[in-house]
Amino acid sequence: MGILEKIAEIEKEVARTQKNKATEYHLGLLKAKLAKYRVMLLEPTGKAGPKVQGFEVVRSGDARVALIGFPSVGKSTFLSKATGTKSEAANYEFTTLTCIPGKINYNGADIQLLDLPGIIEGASSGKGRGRQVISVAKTADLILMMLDATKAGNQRHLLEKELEAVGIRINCEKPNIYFKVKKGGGISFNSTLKLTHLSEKLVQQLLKDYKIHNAEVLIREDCTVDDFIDVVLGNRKYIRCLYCYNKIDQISIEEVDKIARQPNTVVISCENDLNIDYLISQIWKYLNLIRVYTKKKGEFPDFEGGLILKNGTTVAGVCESIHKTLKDEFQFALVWGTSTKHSPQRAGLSHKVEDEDVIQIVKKKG
Ligand SMILES: Nc1nc2c(ncn2[C@@H]2O[C@H](COP(=O)(O)OP(=O)(O)OP(=O)(O)O)[C@@H](O)[C@H]2O)c(=O)[nH]1
Ligand SMILES: [Mg+2]
Repeated sequence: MGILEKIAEIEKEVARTQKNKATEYHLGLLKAKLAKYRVMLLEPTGKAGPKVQGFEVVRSGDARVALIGFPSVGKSTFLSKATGTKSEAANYEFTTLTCIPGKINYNGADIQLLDLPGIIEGASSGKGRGRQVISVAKTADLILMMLDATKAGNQRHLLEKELEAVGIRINCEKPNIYFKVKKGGGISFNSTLKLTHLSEKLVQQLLKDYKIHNAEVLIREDCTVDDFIDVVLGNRKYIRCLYCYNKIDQISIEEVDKIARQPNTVVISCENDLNIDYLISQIWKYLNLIRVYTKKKGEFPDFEGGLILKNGTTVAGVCESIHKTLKDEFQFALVWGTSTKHSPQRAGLSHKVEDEDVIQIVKKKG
């Protein structure tokens, strides 16, 4: 029996099994098996495994956004509009056959936008170019899920399922679980709160299934079996996703209003140039980037340049992004802006900088 058949069989069993307290344990084990096979499917390690021909595009700029969606929803039209890079658009499905990069300049940041072929249900298990497309999505800092506002049905959910199948977790945080494989000592299990989905016995069993006999487990939130498996497998990517409904020129204002109220959602029309700028500002927001400025002693800050950094970056990170060895010469920093109580304020390497801060690095003498 091939892996795909095995997966189908377990999925059937999961669907057949009633979800209740008595079956939770059994379901947990089935899910662990499923996850194991899916990994085998996605990451063939042996030489015999099918080689997936990717269409990797060199990463460039400060962040990467991947356009994911069904065919003909307007991904290429949007890329052309937002970046000025031409990507062929047409009124038939699967117009785009490869990965086409464009660049958005916003707030001083270069954002790489990737136009990709449309995907269909079953993409994650190898239908069409789905696998390749989804593996590009995995490298993105943000997934821009493009949807067709004129199409009914839960397109979003179908696509989410495809992304999930390859280990992408959207709009959620990594579960608060400490997990470390050890050389010996068996399984040490602890939790800081009462667990309603997991038990020590189930964790032992799950780990045995993955042939892990020595490990330290500390659970700090009431997580599900799936959360736990995610952490054990460790190859999950937690990526933010912005849902974008295009073609609102084709639907009524009431319908637009209803869609726009959903969380993490923006509505646009490429055809009528509606809301495109707002979408780009939301992309920036969802990327969670900040811009800080550096200044030399006695000079004005360099408001033209500016460094684009991840939100949460420390002064150490600022140093690293300026020069490899700057951190070694670092004495202290002077920081002006919202991250300080008064300006300027002396700050050490661990100080977190904020958007629009100005930073002067003072080096050690000698
Ligand atoms: N009415 C309307 N049509 C649009 C809009 N945006 C794009 N289209 C049309 O939708 C069709 C598909 O657009 P594409 O940009 O090729 O779609 P795609 O998602 O890149 O499609 P694939 O490459 O096949 O996956 C084209 O005929 C576009 O002109 C819009 O805002 N409103
Ligand atoms: Mg296209």
